[in-house]
Amino acid sequence: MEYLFDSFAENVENFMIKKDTKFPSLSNPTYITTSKLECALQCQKTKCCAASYNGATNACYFNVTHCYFDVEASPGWEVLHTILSKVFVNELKTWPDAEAHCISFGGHLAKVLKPADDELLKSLIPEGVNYVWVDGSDEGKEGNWTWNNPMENILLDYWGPNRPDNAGSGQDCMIYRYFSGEYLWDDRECTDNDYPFICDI
Ligand SMILES: [Ca+2]
Ligand SMILES: [Ca+2]
Repeated sequence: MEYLFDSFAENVENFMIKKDTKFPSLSNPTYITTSKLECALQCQKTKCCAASYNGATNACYFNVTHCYFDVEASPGWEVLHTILSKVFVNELKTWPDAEAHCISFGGHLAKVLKPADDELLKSLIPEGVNYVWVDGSDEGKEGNWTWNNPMENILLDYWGPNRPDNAGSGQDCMIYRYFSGEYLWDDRECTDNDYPFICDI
């Protein structure tokens, strides 16, 4: 599904949804949903590769077999490419509340296990957002940073300058922070501030 990441993205309420008008839109709805967001979320939950949505009728068609065809959309339909792996959630929460929110729809806060994860996560952050929670923490042992659920060593290094610095001695949760010109990791107090976050689905 890598090619999906090259298409146009729009932020629909809480979820980043891929939109590509060349994608085939189908006319036989499988679900009637209350909104475009619900259509996209239901698609996420069933791991479908894309959904077609008709705003006039709330019809939602989950396309699971034709994702590689390149044909024009049917009139009146909008095609949603949901990002199956990572979702930017534009709600402000503490790090533990953000993790609980990710768990509520079957995921966890996002991990950075390969350089492509770093690139994708940064591409999901809307312009002007300076802090975004992701999964790393050193809450178990100061200075011992790990990914959680399941616990894994952090093998990559996208820390910002002189980070982690455990400033004020209580910074145990990882966040993407906009340093001069680029997003890099910083450590931040887990519950002192509310920020948007990214989940792995
Ligand atoms: Ca710390
Ligand atoms: Ca810090």
